[in-house]
Amino acid sequence: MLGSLSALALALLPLAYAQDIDTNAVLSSLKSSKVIPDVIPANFTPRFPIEVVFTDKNNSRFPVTAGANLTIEQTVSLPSFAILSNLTQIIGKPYLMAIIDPDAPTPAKNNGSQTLQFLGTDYISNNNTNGEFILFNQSKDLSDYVAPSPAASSPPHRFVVLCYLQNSTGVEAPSNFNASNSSNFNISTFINTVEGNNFTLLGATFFFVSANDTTGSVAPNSSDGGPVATATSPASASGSAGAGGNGSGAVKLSTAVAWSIVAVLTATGALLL
Ligand SMILES: *[C@@H]1O[C@H](CO)[C@@H](O)[C@H](O)[C@H]1NC(C)=O
Ligand SMILES: *[C@@H]1O[C@H](CO)[C@@H](O)[C@H](O)[C@H]1NC(C)=O
Ligand SMILES: *[C@@H]1O[C@H](CO)[C@@H](O)[C@H](O)[C@H]1NC(C)=O
Ligand SMILES: *[C@@H]1O[C@H](CO)[C@@H](O)[C@H](O)[C@H]1NC(C)=O
Ligand SMILES: *[C@@H]1O[C@H](CO)[C@@H](O)[C@H](O)[C@H]1NC(C)=O
Ligand SMILES: *[C@@H]1O[C@H](CO)[C@@H](O)[C@H](O)[C@H]1NC(C)=O
Ligand SMILES: *[C@@H]1O[C@H](CO)[C@@H](O)[C@H](O)[C@H]1NC(C)=O
Ligand SMILES: *[C@@H]1O[C@H](CO)[C@@H](O)[C@H](O)[C@H]1NC(C)=O
Ligand SMILES: *[C@@H]1O[C@H](CO)[C@@H](O)[C@H](O)[C@H]1NC(C)=O
Ligand SMILES: *[C@@H]1O[C@H](CO)[C@@H](O)[C@H](O)[C@H]1NC(C)=O
Ligand SMILES: *[C@@H]1O[C@H](CO)[C@@H](O)[C@H](O)[C@H]1NC(C)=O
Ligand SMILES: CC(=O)N[C@H]1CO[C@H](CO)[C@@H](O)[C@@H]1O
Repeated sequence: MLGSLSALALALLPLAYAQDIDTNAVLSSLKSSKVIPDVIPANFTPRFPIEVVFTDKNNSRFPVTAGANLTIEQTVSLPSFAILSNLTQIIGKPYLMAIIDPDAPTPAKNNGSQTLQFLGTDYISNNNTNGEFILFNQSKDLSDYVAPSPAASSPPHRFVVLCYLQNSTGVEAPSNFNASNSSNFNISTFINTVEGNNFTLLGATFFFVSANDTTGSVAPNSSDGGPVATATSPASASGSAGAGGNGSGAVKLSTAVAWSIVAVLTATGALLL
């Protein structure tokens, strides 16, 4: 079924750049890279793809597909976040967004991990455009974005983006939370020690950053407009950049594709909010 969905996506959309639309492909990428279980519990099932788009100093936009390579320059600023779905249950719900590095200072010797790169709460979308819910923070972020900066002597680090549904707005960090101390963080422990709120992990993705990689695997997209949901096949989503989609030609997730994603989610009973 997911195979026919991506075939449909391919048939309908001129390809702009890779964007994850297949939660099964994301899941297998999370597993093969060991993000599951290093960061995410083994029983995790993504309920929807999350869209993470970085904008560099030149205003070029770099959408993350699971396992993409990004550079230090591409990731200097906090990315935008969106949920790809058209389910009305998502509207107005608050989400906690986190980015963590389980590979600090190096993947083989990660005694500084997890490193907290970003923690923001009350990310809400009240509107969507053809299945793309752009998330806006309604509260002050719990910790500022710390841009990836793996040492030149280190192999690539994984950076994991997590999207948790909150059961209500307003997240009070535990008293021992120190936003200035990004080392030796543990997102699971954090989630479990917040009082008065509870969290359900619904979406996740990850990317690699290496100090020695100055090009990455993602082709830049044009800088117009807000985050743009585009689709491509899972095959190229896990590979390198989209189909030569440099600059113009970004395409909104079409209504038909949005509906087919809804159909898949509904058919699998995957979204039980
Ligand atoms: C911005 O573009 C210039 C010229 O193409 C390039 O040299 C520079 O590396 C780019 N900077 C970033 C942050 O991509
Ligand atoms: C990790 O261990 C090294 C020594 O092996 C030490 O220099 C470094 O400070 C440790 N880092 C953290 C964050 O504990
Ligand atoms: C969606 O809502 C946000 C924040 O409320 C707003 O900035 C944005 O323009 C809205 N987008 C659309 C397409 O209405
Ligand atoms: C949302 O995050 C941005 C960037 O971190 C911050 O400047 C802004 O104050 C936050 N919004 C609110 C409502 O706190
Ligand atoms: C990255 O480049 C530096 C300097 O050229 C080199 O010392 C280091 O071994 C390289 N790291 C990796 C992981 O290739
Ligand atoms: C928070 O962490 C920073 C960096 O490790 C440290 O300098 C500071 O003393 C810590 N603050 C508290 C209250 O522990
Ligand atoms: C940061 O916080 C963690 C978890 O509370 C703690 O293990 C670690 O020692 C702290 N690091 C610093 C530098 O304070
Ligand atoms: C984080 O804490 C959980 C339990 O809350 C534990 O299972 C996991 O091993 C910890 N991860 C790290 C990297 O310490
Ligand atoms: C959210 O979950 C927490 C922890 O389970 C609970 O204390 C709180 O009452 C819940 N809030 C709402 C609005 O249901
Ligand atoms: C989380 O919050 C929801 C909604 O308030 C509630 O139904 C559920 O029991 C809570 N779960 C836990 C583990 O506290
Ligand atoms: C990312 O870079 C690694 C080398 O660090 C390479 O093996 C891998 O194929 C690259 N991934 C993509 C999607 O290009
Ligand atoms: C497929 C579908 O229902 N798409 C809708 C998603 O939501 C936007 C905004 O509410 C509508 O314009 C689309 O028609």
